[in-house]
Amino acid sequence: MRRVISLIDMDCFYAQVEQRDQPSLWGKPVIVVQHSRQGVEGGILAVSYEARPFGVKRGMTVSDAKQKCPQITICHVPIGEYADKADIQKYRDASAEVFRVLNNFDSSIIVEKASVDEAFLDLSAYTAQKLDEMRENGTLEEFVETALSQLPSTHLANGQDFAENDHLREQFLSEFIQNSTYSDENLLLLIAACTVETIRKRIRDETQFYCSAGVGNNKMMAKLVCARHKPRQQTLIPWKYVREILRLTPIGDVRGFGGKFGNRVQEMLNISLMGEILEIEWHLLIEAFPDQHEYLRAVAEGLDDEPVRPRRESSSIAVSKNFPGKSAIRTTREMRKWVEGLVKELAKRLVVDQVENKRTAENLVYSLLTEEGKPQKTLKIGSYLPNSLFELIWTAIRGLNRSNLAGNEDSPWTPPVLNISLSASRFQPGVPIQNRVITEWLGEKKRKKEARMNAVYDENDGREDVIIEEPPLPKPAPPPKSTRIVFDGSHECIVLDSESDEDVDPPPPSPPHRNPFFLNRQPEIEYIQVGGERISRQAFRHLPPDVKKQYEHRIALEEARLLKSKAEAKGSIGRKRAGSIKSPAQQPKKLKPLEAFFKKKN
Ligand code: DCP
Ligand code: CA
Ligand code: CA
Repeated sequence: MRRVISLIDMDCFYAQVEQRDQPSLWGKPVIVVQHSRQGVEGGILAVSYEARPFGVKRGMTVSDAKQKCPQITICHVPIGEYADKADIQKYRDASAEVFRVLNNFDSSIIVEKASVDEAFLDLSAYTAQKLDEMRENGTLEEFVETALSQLPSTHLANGQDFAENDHLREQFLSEFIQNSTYSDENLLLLIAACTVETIRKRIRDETQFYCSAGVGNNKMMAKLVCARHKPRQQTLIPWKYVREILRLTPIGDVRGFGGKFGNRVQEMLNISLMGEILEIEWHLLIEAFPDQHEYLRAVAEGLDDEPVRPRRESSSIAVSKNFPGKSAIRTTREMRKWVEGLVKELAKRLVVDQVENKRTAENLVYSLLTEEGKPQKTLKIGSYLPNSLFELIWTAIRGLNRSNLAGNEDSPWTPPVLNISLSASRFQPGVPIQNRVITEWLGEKKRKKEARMNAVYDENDGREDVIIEEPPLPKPAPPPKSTRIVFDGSHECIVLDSESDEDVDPPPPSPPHRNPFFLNRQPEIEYIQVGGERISRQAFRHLPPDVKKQYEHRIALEEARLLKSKAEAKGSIGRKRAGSIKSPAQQPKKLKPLEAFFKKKN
């Protein structure tokens, strides 16, 4: 049985992210532009569909775009906080929202993240199960009869589907639906098309973003036909029409043929359409592509057995910065500044990744590009703390400065450095004890479920700035199952128990307009602590709002108790007020389930 695969691709993705940020931009021509460097305007990365009829395209200069469409709104990719680099975090976050919808739709659908705005879905098991169910409960006939109404934005790729004519669209679809009664393979595709309409609607409802999709029997065809009707539409390619579609498909449009290889195929065979490969004599094809002739024929026939892989997070997290020409780094001071900036950026992304993916990088590879070579080395990461990471790297690269005067901050750096790259890799599952605080919060019980949800997250997915600070003193012993305040000599620290998250009522919502953790009054709480581990105030502030909420209530209680005990020590608080504060035993213990962590941000 052929598989049932879909490719979902967001429409003008970065542009939609900007339109959602500034709703007045919906329906208007918008471009998203790479940040400018040294006064030179960056290139266009995304173009809203409203700008496309004016001829505005990606890669064009901003001034050309303005000329073509004077009323266009230009949005800039923000610049990074620590290094002078584009910060695409907001698009990554938006992407993560979309992937949460995809991941939560149904556990029998395999989701593979193909890029920031694109996912392959394997719907084979899901559709087979739906078909069985409909047969069992006698609803198949009704489904077929009403299928057309469930496909408001679906086109049938049959080679004649280019005229944007809704009457024709419906006619082609109706014919397909009628005939599918006799073919399980088509019924499965039909169920998939209806399901993908529902998934797209859910993405729209939960994120406000529009997307398009392709549905077919493999990745190649799903991807190919996704681009056929865009935006806000989807295209179904039944096996029967695959040859016909490929016959007229430019070679460069097929997945894997857009680059050098595709160009070589066209040049060597002197052809431009996919279908033409099938017209070339075997021996000529073998001669031109001795290792790839079988693959080429298979593609031309529409065959592709590449599985949809539940892709986990990417295998490395890297930061890098170029210093071309005159901007090359020439002093120790500059070198130090840039390494520090990049380390902070890297540390930030590593911690976010650690929280999201429960994994920790072992290796850090640095490389410095100079005119004399590219020294690089693998170092063992001992900690994600920015200071430790910086020391690790600085100790290793300091010696690469060949200046005779090397030694102090003001000394020159030779040879000048043209690029610094830092890449963390070799991820191991788990989180070391000193960083476990956040993951503990999520609860062991929900971890497995979350592993599936994480399946398509990559390092792109994350939240800003979760920085765990080094505790100022050795760790105290893990607390008992209660909430209490510890005093480590320099900081007051709220201690929350992390092991009590089962089978008890959820905490009541925290009082409105009250965020006691950040109240500007004494005592100043510097850390909160879970299971013997601490998280700084700063890190707490950056936790997702719904996770934070779970703690604010308990922190409020603790803070009140602390205030009370201090006041009592001074003899200034009455019994009546003290009575309103619950004892630890009365406090609700359950933490909100893990799903809350992944819920769409409000
Ligand atoms: N992108 C980028 N640099 C590129 C290509 C893309 O930064 N060279 C970013 C901006 C895009 C996003 O990735 O919005 C997704 O890329 P797509 O190729 O899917 O293009 P769009 O989503 O912008 O438009 P379309 O509706 O045609 O898919
Ligand atoms: Ca896209
Ligand atoms: Ca894309």
